[in-house]
Amino acid sequence: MDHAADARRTDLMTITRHVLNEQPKHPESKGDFTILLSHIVLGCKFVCSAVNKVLLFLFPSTIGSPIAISTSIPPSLFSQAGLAKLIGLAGETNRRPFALLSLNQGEEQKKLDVLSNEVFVKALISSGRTCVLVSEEDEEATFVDPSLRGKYCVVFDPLDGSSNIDCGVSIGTIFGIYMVKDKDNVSLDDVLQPGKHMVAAGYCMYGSSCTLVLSTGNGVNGFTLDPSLGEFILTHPDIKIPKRGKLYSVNEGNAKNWDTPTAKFVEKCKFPKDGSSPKSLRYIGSMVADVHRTLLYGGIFLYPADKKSPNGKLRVLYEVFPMSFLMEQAGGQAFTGEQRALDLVPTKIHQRSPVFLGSYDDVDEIIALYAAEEKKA
Ligand code: FDP
Repeated sequence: MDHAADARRTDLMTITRHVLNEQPKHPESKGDFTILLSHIVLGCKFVCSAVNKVLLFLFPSTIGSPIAISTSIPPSLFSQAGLAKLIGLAGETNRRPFALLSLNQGEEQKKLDVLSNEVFVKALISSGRTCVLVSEEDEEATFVDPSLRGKYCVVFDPLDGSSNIDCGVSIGTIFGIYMVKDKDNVSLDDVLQPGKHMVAAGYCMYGSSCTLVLSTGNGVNGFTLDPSLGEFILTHPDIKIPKRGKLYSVNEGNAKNWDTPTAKFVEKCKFPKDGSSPKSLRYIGSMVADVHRTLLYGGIFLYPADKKSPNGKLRVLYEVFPMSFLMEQAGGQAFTGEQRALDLVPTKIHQRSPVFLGSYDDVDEIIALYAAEEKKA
């Protein structure tokens, strides 16, 4: 009998218990962060459930073959699936029906990413602990009404990797948390801060399981949603990324437009000249899933600049910073091609930046290649 495993099963470390245990390390803390986090967790549970409902419809079983999605689906099939009301798709002939979801009959149908955003914005405001919100979905920042204001600013992408929704590939929510300087005098400057000023960051991955990875600046921990309990349970304590990895992750379709250091790095991954084995390529195209694998297995994830997109694709505040924060907390590194990613000072809320993040030694190699290139110039 595995008593240790048994003990783990009966002594459940929920995410709330974990954060409460950390509280004494911050003597000034009054439980505000725990309350904020519980509202983020609620948002993640909602999105997880919504994503699963879409998937349940997309791949109704286990009992039958998946529904063909390339053609429009007759309403009768929705009824047959018994899910028409649940996911609000009856009569829908949109070419991307599966990204639409409404929970109540008669409610306007919404794209899953729009719905997820609404849920997060409302959950964060109602926590009474936030003052400025920046969401990937909203062009402008949201300034919380003074009567509901708290001391935290939250930057987030409610549903990252949304081009993967319709095929059931893992997607996720990414968030970063800053502390406001003066909650009676808030401005955009409270969120236009370098990533190293974040007090916490994390992501929730909606995949074969729902996993929330969190750092409050004291290491990285992973929690898996137990659907029967409705609780995130600590399953990956103190995550450390391997110092060097065997995987690299990049959209190689952009290779013709890469700069020299990126091209040299990827060439070296494939054709190492030092006798080491080539790295394997893994690319999902969903940042949360690609970063999650990189964090657990080691290696490097890169979304570099290229001639067409000189700032890369990924957004500084709610993609690059939270993921870089987690990587550093797990013992890895994150680099923009010019500097440590967390040192970057954004000037716009939806600013983009190239990023190279992952195992310490792998990121060191790309840093060296950029340094050599600069020397030549
Ligand atoms: P998506 O466009 O599907 O929303 O920034 C969003 C993102 O996905 C990331 O999750 C992902 O890493 C990246 O874009 C993928 O971009 P490419 O399709 O250019 O590879």
